[in-house]
Amino acid sequence: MEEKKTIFSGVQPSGNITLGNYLGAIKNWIDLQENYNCIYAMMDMHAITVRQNPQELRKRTLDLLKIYIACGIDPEKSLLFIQSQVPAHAQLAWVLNCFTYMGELSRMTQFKDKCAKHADNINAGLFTYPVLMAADILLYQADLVPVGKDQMQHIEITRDIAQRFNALYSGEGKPVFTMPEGFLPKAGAKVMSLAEPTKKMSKSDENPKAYISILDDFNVIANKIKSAITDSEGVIEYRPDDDTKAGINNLLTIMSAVTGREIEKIAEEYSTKGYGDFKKDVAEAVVEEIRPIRTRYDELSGNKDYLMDICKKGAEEAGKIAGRTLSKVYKKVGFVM
Ligand code: ATP
Ligand code: LTN
Repeated sequence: MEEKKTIFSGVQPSGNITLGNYLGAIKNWIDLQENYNCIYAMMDMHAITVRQNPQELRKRTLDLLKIYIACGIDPEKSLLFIQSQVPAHAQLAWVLNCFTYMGELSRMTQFKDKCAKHADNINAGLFTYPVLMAADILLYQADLVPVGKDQMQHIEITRDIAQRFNALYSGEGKPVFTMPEGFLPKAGAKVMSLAEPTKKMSKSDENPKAYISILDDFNVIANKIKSAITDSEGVIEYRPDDDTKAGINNLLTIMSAVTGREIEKIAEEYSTKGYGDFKKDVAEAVVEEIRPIRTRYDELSGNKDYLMDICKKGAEEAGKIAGRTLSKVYKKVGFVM
């Protein structure tokens, strides 16, 4: 029988998980569990590239695990772990730092955005962030990496680093690293801010009206959608290349991602209706999608031992897999073993 392919992905515990994180990434991870070897981590080492409150970071990391499970990631089927509990991530990241150029890191859009946002703390970790992400992916020899569109540039640089390392060290044998590919969801690869629909929805936005947290109260979610910025044209039409329609395009995308229906069909159905009615229905659809997640999330609260146990077992298992790749790399570069 052919061996199952490997999937790797993760989210940073840097804030409340948004509808963007869910539709762009986590929702897409669920079905993959059936046919792939899935590994999903909580990326706490990436999160400290911007200042975090230690108590909050600790809490958010376990809350993120609860969210993964509540969304439908089954700890019996997928390997779940906390990034900082597997030292190989930091170890491989160091080696890969020596195979990554300043020039390529300087071109990263996320780095430029974060520099503008955190001008008082442009640290080296923020700059080498994609190298740590490359280490995450390459350690597990992942074939596919399901992420939102904003992360595709980081997948590209991961491929460039892997290719460079493979070309130098693989020789005639099997490549040291499997070449990973990004994997985008059909709808929801880039959910936009509700307050500024030409910007992506981000969990670290200082305006809470810009994003929907999947832990927001249902009436808060409905109100945020009702007050989402649209336009004054009053026509429900999907025009992805027209920025003046960014708000409506975004709501249509969200509706499509939560219902699984095609955007054009939804637009047609609402073509004679007003924005108010449409927003009400989008809010309802979003709440219905989130409701079962919330029930499961609440059930998991107070179950800290269960969660800690998953992390412990996960880190052990992940450590074994990662350790094999790290040993190969250490040998290749000439470290005494
Ligand atoms: P931060 O604001 O702290 O940078 P973020 O909200 O961008 O965080 P990440 O932890 O960086 O979230 O991303 C986790 C996953 O969610 C990634 O796969 C990313 O591509 C995806 N994602 C983030 N924002 C969106 C969005 N607005 N639409 C679709 N996918 C998204
Ligand atoms: N950078 C990602 C989070 C992340 C990740 C990864 C995603 C860190 N390492 C490895 C996929 C694979 C982000 O979403 N901001």
